[in-house]
Amino acid sequence: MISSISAPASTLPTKFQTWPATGRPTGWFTPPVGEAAATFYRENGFVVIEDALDKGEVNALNEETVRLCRNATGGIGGIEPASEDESDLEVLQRILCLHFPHKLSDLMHQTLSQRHIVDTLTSAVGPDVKCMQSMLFVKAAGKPGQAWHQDEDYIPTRDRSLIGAWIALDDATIENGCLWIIPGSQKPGILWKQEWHADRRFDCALEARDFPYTEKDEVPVEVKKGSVVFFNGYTLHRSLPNTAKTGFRRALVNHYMSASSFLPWQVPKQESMAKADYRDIVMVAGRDPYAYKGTEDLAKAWVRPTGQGGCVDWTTKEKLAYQE
Ligand SMILES: O=C(O)CCC(=O)C(=O)O
Ligand SMILES: [Fe+2]
Repeated sequence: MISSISAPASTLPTKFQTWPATGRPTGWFTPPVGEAAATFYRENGFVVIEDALDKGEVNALNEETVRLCRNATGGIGGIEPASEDESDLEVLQRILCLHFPHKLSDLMHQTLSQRHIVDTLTSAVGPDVKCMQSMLFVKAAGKPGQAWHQDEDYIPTRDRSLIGAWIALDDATIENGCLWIIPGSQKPGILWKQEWHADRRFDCALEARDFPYTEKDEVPVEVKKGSVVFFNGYTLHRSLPNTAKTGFRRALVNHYMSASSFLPWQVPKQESMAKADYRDIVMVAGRDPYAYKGTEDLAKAWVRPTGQGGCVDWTTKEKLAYQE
C-alpha cells in the first residue's frame, strides 16, 4: 500500500510536456559552463544552464520577492504599500512585473554577479560585462504573457551584445507561461516592426511583426527552478498567459552587455546622440573601459501596467483598445 501514498506536491518533479522521454532538451547544460554551452548560445541565440542556483538561493529570492512586493518603504512606483492585513499571496497576486529590483534589494543586487551566471556571461559575451537592468516577474495564475519582441528594441547596444539572464524561481511550464523562443532568430540582426496587438493574452508592450518565422519555428523553454535561460537581445521571444489554476511563474531577469560598448539607452541631456552612454550600470566581470566617466544612480524601481483596463499610446496619450 505504501506505493499508493503520493508524495507531497512540492517534492514531485514537474513533468515537462515538451521534454524528451529521457534526459533533457538540446541546449540544456549544467555548470561548470564550458565552450559547448557558449557555442550553442552563439548559434541559437539562447542557452539554458540548469542548477545554476541552488534551492537556498531560489528560496531566498522568493522570500525577498514577497518583501519587495509589499513595498513597505514605498520605494516602488506604480503600487501602494500593502496593508498589514493583506496576505503575502494577495500582495504577490497584484504584480505582474517589478522593474529594477536590484535598486532596492541587496540580495537582488548580489544576484547580478552570481558565479554561474557570470561564468556563462563571460563565455558567451566576453571578459568585460556590465549590467544595466533587472526585472522581477511574479505572474500569478491568470496574468498575461509578453507578446513577440526583441530586447534590443528596448535596450539598444552598439555591438548587439545584449543578453538576458532569466532566472527561474518556479518551474516554468507551458501551462504557467514559460518563455518561447525562436532559435537562430538573432542571426539577421534586424529589429522587426512593432505594432499594438490588441490581444488580451499579452500585456501592454508592442508585438514584433512581419518576421520570416512562423509558429512552427518557436520552441517552449520549459525549465526547472534554479535554471537560468540566457538569450540574445535580437532573439525573438514571447510568453503566454499563466493558465494554471493557482500559483505563480516567478522569474528574475537581469540584462547585461559587453562593457566595451556604449549604451545609448536614454536621450542625452546635453551631448550629441553619438556620445550617449547610460552610466547607471553594475560591472559584473572584467574591466570597464569607460570607468573614467564614473557611474550614476538613475533608475528607480516601478511596477509595469498589466494591460487590465487597456493600455496607453505614449505618443498620443490615447487609450489603446483591446478587440473584445
Ligand atoms: O518572462 C516573460 O514572460 C518575458 C520575459 C522577457 O521578455 C525578458 O525577460 O526579456
Ligand atoms: Fe524580453
